[in-house]
Amino acid sequence: MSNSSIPVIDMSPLMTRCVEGQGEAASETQELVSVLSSAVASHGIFAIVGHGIPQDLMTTALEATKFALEKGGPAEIECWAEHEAKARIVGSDGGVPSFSAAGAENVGCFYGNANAPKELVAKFTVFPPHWDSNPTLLKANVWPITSAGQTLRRPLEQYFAKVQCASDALHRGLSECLGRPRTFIEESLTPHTDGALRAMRYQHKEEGSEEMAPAMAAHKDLNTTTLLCSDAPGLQFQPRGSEDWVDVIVPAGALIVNLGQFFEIWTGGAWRATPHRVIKAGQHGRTSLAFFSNTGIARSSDGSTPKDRRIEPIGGLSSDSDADGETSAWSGIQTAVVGEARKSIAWPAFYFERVADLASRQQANIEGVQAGRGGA
Ligand SMILES: O=C(O)CCC(=O)C(=O)O
Repeated sequence: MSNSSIPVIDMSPLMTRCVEGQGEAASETQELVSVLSSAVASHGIFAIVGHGIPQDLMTTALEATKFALEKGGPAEIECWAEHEAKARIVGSDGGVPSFSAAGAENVGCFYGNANAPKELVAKFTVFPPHWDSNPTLLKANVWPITSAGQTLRRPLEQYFAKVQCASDALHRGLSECLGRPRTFIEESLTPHTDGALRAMRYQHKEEGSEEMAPAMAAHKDLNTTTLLCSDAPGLQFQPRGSEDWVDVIVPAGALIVNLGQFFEIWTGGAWRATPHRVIKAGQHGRTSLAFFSNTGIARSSDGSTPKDRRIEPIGGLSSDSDADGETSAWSGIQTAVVGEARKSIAWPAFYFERVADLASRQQANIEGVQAGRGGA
């Protein structure tokens, strides 16, 4: 399609398991796997259509997010951050909060830039809705008990169900691209097959503001895939082997897919996680829904540690055989220790390690601000 800066792939042959009574057509699926293989081995970012999420649900979920998280909107007026802090005293695992106010998180700071500019993005994280009715789990969603909270809840829960299904289908296709059986990703990560959804509202640029700093700093995601839907442009990616930033342009209704670092590990760097960032939102702000596959990590209320799965290179694909035939040394994925990289990780132990590291950087950043040293 011409109105796109990245490949656009029709997922419908893989979505049939989500539609009762339909089987997959082998020839169409083969063709899809071949198109997908080219997309993942080049820049690691592509768009999907035929993903099974109705356009009106995408629009409603985006609008509900914009309304709830807008500057001066219900989340601020109803003090969702305080509500969240109180709810977390009981039954919290100390991990990612449900609500995070604009400026509270700073991706630039997380990734080592102590003076990274403030990121004015309010975020509401939805954990797998089935956690809420499971008393054996430590964590449940903290939905504000206000009309705005409930107005946000319904479309985000509906969107979660659909996007989890699209993510599962995509994983079946990507397993085949890796030269493995269709269940490879699911079986490699079970029981950590749920994702987490972050609904985000980027504040609009103040009139006269010339600031060029990104609204969200450059980073790679620590998971399999991230499925993104937004109401305005702003996302940029760095093509393989380039320092340039390219605007992501996709047709209406398409979801953007970023490959995460698990694929770097599985392929020894032959596929790479997409470096991406978000530039400052224009006068109307920006809303996005980011579904991070495999990061909804359930923790049991008995305090036991979640079972670890090892993510490690699989044979057959390596950095010596990337898409362009180029040899690129892959040093592994970075850890909390500067200069240290790992070529395999235990999941979710590595996730908890990173969350703890990010929390301590965030704290240091807050203390820096309080001491008048700048930062977020
Ligand atoms: O809002 C977007 O489009 C991207 C969000 C993102 O990269 C993230 O939350 O990690």
